[in-house]
Amino acid sequence: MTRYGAMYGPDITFLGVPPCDLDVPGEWADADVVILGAPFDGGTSHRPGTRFGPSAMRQACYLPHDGSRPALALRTDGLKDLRVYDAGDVECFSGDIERSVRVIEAAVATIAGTGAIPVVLGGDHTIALPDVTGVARAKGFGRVSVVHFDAHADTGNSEFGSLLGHGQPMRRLIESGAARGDRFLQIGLRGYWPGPETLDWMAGQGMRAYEMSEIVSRGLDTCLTEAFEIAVDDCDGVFLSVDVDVVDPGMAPGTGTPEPGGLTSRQLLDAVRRVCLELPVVGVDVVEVSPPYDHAEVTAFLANRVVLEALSAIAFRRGGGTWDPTRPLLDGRRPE
Ligand SMILES: [Mn+2]
Repeated sequence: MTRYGAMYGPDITFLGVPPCDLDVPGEWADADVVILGAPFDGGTSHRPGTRFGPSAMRQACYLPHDGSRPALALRTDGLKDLRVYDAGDVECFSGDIERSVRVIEAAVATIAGTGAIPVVLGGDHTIALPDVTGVARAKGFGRVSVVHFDAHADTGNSEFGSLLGHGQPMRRLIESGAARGDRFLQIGLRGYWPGPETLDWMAGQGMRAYEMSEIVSRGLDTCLTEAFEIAVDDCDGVFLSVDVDVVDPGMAPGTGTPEPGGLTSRQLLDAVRRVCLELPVVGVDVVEVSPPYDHAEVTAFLANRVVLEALSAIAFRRGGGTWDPTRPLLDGRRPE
């Protein structure tokens, strides 16, 4: 795969981190993280447009594109403390879902095979299939737990006669053995899909799904703590998959299948931070950002910060120590 740059729009990297070509391993041999665009929206069941997601997520920021972002809360710089490269976009032809899935999987497996963490910018959620499979090829099938933030379970069997699409990736992952149903944690589900047959199938796989009513009743942190215990039991790594539609459409309107009543953007950022502080994350994707439906780049800005929150927390975890959220940023006392 030759470096494509951004498939839609100018060849920019995520907030100015160095570019790399996956076909030239010497360029990124020291990488801790490789960002990859997967501008595929051919698996969409309703409103498309996520092919423009990677480009939007790379640039949605009011600060200079200087490859540095010091996190106020964690006091790490996810783009500097980690060696982060951007490999550009995988060439995705929207009319050929099988080829797109194949080339994304190969690119992700190439990154994960070196021990670096792939961070994949979608694209619709179809890409979770090649993203998690690519990581599983490196870490072992069934050895990577999945923590999945989404309004939707994405465990459909077929849609419009296709086994591939953005409503089915989690089913395919469990069927292939790439991921274990009983190490699959879904957070933020709500609304009116899927139906009872699919829920029965999910129950049969031992899946744990936190519907919004449970999250509201028990508290997000309680649910996360419980989910994390399941995720780290007999596994070698965790894949974090974030569908931006887990956030309420009022705070993330630029998406294809909006479902009212979701998390706040603050809750998602805190949850992503906790996942990456407390769990051994080996892969990340952020999906379903559809810029044509966005307003004032609200959703793109949020998705950009989801990536930064993950990288800042991964950097903190590598540095060791425990983060105390009650510690003041500045406590009002001058240094001695
Ligand atoms: Mn979704």
